[in-house]
Amino acid sequence: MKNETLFERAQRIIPGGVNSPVRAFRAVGGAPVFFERAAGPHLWDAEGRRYIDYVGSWGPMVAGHTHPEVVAAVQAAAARALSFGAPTQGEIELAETLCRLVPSLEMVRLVSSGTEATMTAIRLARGFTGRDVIIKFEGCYHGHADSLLVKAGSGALTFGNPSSAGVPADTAAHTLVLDFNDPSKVKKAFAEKGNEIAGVIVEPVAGNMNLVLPAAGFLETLREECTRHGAVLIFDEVMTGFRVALGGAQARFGIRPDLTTLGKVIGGGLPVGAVGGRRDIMKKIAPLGPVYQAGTLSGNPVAVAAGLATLKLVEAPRFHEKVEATTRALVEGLAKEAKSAGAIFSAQSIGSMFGVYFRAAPPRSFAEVMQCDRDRFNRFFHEMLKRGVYLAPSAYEAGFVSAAHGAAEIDETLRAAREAFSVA
Ligand code: KE4
Repeated sequence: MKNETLFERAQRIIPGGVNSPVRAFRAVGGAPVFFERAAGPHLWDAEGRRYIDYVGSWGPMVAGHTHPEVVAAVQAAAARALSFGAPTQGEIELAETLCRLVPSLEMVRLVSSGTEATMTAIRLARGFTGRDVIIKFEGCYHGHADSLLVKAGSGALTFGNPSSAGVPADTAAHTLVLDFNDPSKVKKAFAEKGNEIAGVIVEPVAGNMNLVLPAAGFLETLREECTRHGAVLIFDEVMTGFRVALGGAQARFGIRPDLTTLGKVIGGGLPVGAVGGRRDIMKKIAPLGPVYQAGTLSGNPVAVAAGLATLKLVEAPRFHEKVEATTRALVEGLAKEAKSAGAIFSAQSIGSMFGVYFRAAPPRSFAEVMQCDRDRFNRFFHEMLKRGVYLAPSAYEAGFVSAAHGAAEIDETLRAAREAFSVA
């Protein structure tokens, strides 16, 4: 009952009762769960019910919730200062850590969200090249900057239309939306408009249309075409960074982007984003160069402390190997339970990210994602929720496992799934 009363109260004063749309459960139906406490792999809601968490705050909690070393670092930083609005040593240490761990980073600017990071990367690509056109891919989400709230135009290579009210048509007109994993469309776009294209932004592993892996050759084509035409290749690793590998998707797939955007894990749950990459491009940012960018709380000392403590944990020997093995055990177990229940289902994982699909095989494109049985997922979601397992409240989101998840949590999840598959 308390969740419902909190939701009614929230809706009176906050649009939709939430501060970010996906939290409202509109995709899956029902009232959202209001949480009060978290520890390791677990969440507790306002009614004291415990859940195994596979959202992890949409990615940041890769070391598990309220890790003692992260909490201690935050407490110590907060006791010294909450914010200066002036440079601190911690920001240098975080920038140095990111440049050490992410292969293509030569310089980095800290911001306070993934949206700020991608908005800055787009402006940088345009400022560096003097061109206006940006290519993105249908199903990829890069935050809510105007240029990125764009859906595909009517024809394959016609410029985009706004996907949100409030985005001017002539802003969207500079964005070309292509099909993820379709190299032929990318080559055609560059052949026709190469000298107008400022940059390409891509989730190197898509996690915002559910999990979709890059097809062989797709990322390589983006790299080749951007190099050939002098366009900036932007890997949006806000979600994949420190999730698909220590160095992100760029390390796992061996592709060197010109700019990378980061977020989520690098703040350990507190607001940190980052944009970084080639020094010659990054030197265009104010106050060094003509591309303006700023932020009152950029590099906030408390958030930076949480990020540094989290990255220290992530760098521990075998961290990724262990969490990847746990994630693989989860998806293999789910597929086995689905098969026993005769459900048309598939699942896959990469690093500590996973996707579950009510479709016979994992989708390889946005069109194939749309073939998944969303209603079946929604029933499954609620059956799992009833059994204390918190999946992402949308069929179009990836799931996340943390280093705090162990065999006990996987076994409990699979027991819940066995029942959920039979009734959902
Ligand atoms: P934020 O502005 O929400 O920190 O980051 C935007 C963003 C940018 N790039 C990628 C690849 C992202 O996944 C995101 C944000 N991801 C969503 C999850 N689908 C955040 C959840 C939400 O919107 O509430």
